[in-house]
This record gives sequence, C-alpha cells and structure tokens, in this order.
Amino acid sequence: MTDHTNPNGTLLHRHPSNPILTSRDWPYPINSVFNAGATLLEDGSTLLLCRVEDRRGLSHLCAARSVNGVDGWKVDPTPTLVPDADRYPEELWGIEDARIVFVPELKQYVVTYTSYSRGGPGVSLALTKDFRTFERYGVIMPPDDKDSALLPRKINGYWALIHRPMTPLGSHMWISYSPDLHHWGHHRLILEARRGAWWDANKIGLSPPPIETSRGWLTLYHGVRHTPSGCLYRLGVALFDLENPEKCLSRGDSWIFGPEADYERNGDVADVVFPCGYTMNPDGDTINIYYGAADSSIALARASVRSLLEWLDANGSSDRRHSP
Ligand code: BMA
Repeated sequence: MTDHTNPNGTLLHRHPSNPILTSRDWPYPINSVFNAGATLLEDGSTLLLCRVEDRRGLSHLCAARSVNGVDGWKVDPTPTLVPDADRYPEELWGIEDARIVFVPELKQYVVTYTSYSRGGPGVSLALTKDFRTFERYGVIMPPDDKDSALLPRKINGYWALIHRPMTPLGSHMWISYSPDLHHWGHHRLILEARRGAWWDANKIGLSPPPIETSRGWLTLYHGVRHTPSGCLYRLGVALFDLENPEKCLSRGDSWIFGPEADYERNGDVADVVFPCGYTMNPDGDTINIYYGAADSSIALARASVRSLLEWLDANGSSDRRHSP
C-alpha cells in the first residue's frame, strides 16, 4: 500500500552542525548566503558555489572549499563570479542558484545559473576548470526560465539540459538538447507541477543536478505550495530513464523533505529548503545534499541513493509525469 504518511526527515538526515555556512563566515560584508551548487574537486575536497546576496539585494556567486565538506570552509576573499552587466545585460540584477556538473568529455565543470534582469530570470551557462576563471556562454534559455542543470554526458549524441520555463499555465520541468551547448532545441516537457491542493501544485523545478544510478536519473525536485502566509518549498523525488531522460519511470506522491528546523522555518524567506547541489561519498551510495535554508544559510542533509530508490519502488507511480 502507498505510504502517504512518510514522516519528513526519514530519507534525508540533517547534519548536527547545521547550518554549516552563514553570512558570519563571509570575509566581506554581505546580507545572506544560501542555495549553493556543489561538487567534489580532484583532490576529494568539496567546493560550494554559494549564492551570496549583497546589501543592495543583488546576488553573485562565491566559492567555499572544505576538505571534509562539513567544516573548515575557506571562502574566497572576494566574489568569485560577479554579474557583468556590460557584457551580459541579462545579469543586470544579479546571478543566482548555480548548479555544477563535471563533464568528463570536456574535462571541465559546467555551471548553469540564473541570470536576472529586466526581462526576468533566465538560464546562463559557464565553463570552468578551477572555479577561478570562467568561460561564459551567456544566456542559453531566455526568461522566464531557471532551475537548470546539464546532464554530465551526451544523450544520443546531444547535450541535454533540464530547466524550468514559466508559463501562465504553470511552471513545469522541461528538457532541451544541443550539439554545442550554445544552440538549443528539441524541447520536451518531462515533469508537470500538479494542481489543486497537492504539495507540488503549480510550480516545480529541478533541485540538484540529476544523480546517475543504474536504475535511472534520480532527480530531486522542489515543489512550491502557495499558502495565505507565503510559499512552502519542499522536496520530492522522481526517476527518469537513463538513455531517454524524457521518460519519467517513477514519481513519488509525498514530499520527502520540508522545512522543519528553526533555520529552515525562519529567515529572510521563511519555510524554504532549496538544494542546488550534492556530492557523492566514496561508498557510492551516500549523498551530501547542500541546501539553502530560508534564503539565509547553507545546510547539509545526507541520504542514501539506495534508500531513495527503495522508497520510490514502494511509493512512486509510473503514470505521474502529468498532473493528476
Ligand atoms: C525561488 C528562487 C530561489 C529562492 C526561493 C525562495 O523562486 O528564487 O532562489 O530560494 O524562490 O525565495
């Protein structure tokens, strides 16, 4: 029987040191730090590309490095990737919410992030080898669009990008393909926000980049519940076919993680958990999920890929791509 009572927190375990990074850890004056992309570097250390909101309200990205991914963070002394509105007008009001994917074929990290300007939020892409210099490709998905990550390898000869365009009919997850990371087409809807009272009604979006498993692309996504006192951001999980990522194999009905801890419930934007990155432990099963908490800090939760897949086996439905 489907378990609709899944207690929050059983699949994702909050780290006792949470929140692991706050504005107090920053070497220069900022308002807040949250929604970080994550990756392992060659030496096994963890890099977070954090969204930093300055005291004008505009965001840039700043790298923090740690040997164990939990503490001892070394934060870049100055912003790492700053909006460059002269050359990239789509970055006029800042850059936000990076997702990082290491692409073996390119021997580089591909960073996708939200660039924000008069036109609204769009998706921008940059390549880097070291998170010190970046090759910017500019905006690759025009506004309104965000919550984007590249798959780490080509699918049938094309790069594949998951993203979340917004339309008056809803904000759903799409996939698009490209031969060169510049030109994008073959756009397909892959996962719909549900409707009505559902926790993920009207607006969903990719959270960290999809995790490649032997069973498919394990994909954490956020759902936004609109309430009279504001929005509630929670996390759900779906599985997509490895060679045809347009095909949703399974989607859970319940959310698996939501704001409960004080640092998630209180902050600049209350009741938000917003992961943008994960790293995999050497055991090949434990993932470290880095998430923004209440748009005010960065927190860490751990999960087991095997447990997430088992939970989907018990609770997911294969016909849930579309809104019931
Ligand atoms: C979303 C994004 C996130 C943010 C969240 C809550 O739309 O802008 O960056 O964390 O809202 O404010």
